[in-house]
Amino acid sequence: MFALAAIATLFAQAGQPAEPAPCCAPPDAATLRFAAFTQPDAEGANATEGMVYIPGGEFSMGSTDPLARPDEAPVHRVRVDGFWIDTTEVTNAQFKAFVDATGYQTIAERPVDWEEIKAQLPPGTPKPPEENLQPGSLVFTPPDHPVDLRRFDLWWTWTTGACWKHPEGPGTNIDDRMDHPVVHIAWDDAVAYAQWAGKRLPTEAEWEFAARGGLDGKVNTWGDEPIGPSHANTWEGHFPDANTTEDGHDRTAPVKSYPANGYGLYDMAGNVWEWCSDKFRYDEYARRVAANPGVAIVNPIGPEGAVDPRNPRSPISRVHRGGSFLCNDSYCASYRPSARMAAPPDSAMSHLGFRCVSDAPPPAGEQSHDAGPEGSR
Ligand SMILES: [Ca+2]
Ligand SMILES: [Ca+2]
Repeated sequence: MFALAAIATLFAQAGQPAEPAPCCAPPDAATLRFAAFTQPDAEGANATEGMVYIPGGEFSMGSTDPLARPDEAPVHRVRVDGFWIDTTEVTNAQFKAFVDATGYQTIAERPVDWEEIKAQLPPGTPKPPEENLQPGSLVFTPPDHPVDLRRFDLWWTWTTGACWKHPEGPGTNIDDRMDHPVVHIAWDDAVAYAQWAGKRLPTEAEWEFAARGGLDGKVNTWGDEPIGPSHANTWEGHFPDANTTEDGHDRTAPVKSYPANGYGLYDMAGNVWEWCSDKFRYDEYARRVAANPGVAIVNPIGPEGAVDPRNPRSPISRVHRGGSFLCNDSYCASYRPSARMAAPPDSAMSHLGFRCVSDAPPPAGEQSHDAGPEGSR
């Protein structure tokens, strides 16, 4: 289970400088696979309420902007077929409807079997205290003073009882956050919701195409203008100890609090990270270009196996996109549409959620600019 693996990693690394963390998300140490919970499509495969149709097309995927990381290069041409996409991140209200209908229990709510995960951790990893074997998740807990930015364990705290219903742990709730994005969602949880809703997770290419909102080759979802507090819910001030909350929110914000992009999509920059369907390889773009020189890549679905230096023991590390309320240029400018991050599929954190896409037929009068089959989605 991610949560235990993550806390075991924190225990293993506490007191010793870690490699520079690439972003505000901690690396994981192991992967346990949980079978995705599936229910018959409760809402039907063609439900498109709260979604917009993206006709598809060709765009430049990736970035070599000064804020970009190496895994965003090389920039290459990609074509995606048309698809529907949720206009917002999945909210607490939407996720509650799923749980109410199915009784689904998220990974963060499930107990931990130490023996089961021990074999997947680095040899000699100490067994965490018993309280850390109880259901829980990692919660962002800002220090009150500047800290070494390599020490992600200084702002992530294993919190027994933390889950989507209790975002900061016991004593906290979502009563006044039903229109906020759901958090503490593992990839497996997101897939379970999508299957129930008759939808699926976007591919990484679909997500980036949608996030760009028709602004091909721009740094941000709104263009090349540097980020400001009116653009998105990120972190202002000094990370991780002093958030000025100039954008109005220190953690999640209600969806639609900031302007939509050119496709009418909200929070494609910041608020919470969003899971995609692809496995992650840091060198995936270079591999694509080498295998398909001079031509656009059609409907890429990601590599067969993951290669994630941040999670070296996770063979199925999955992509998430868009950054979160923790993004700050001093540390993690992942609110940019090309920025990539990944985690094992059983990872859940207090800034990680998702949105869905659908392959329902285009609206009347619209045509998908389909390019061809290539990778099926
Ligand atoms: Ca903020
Ligand atoms: Ca987002």
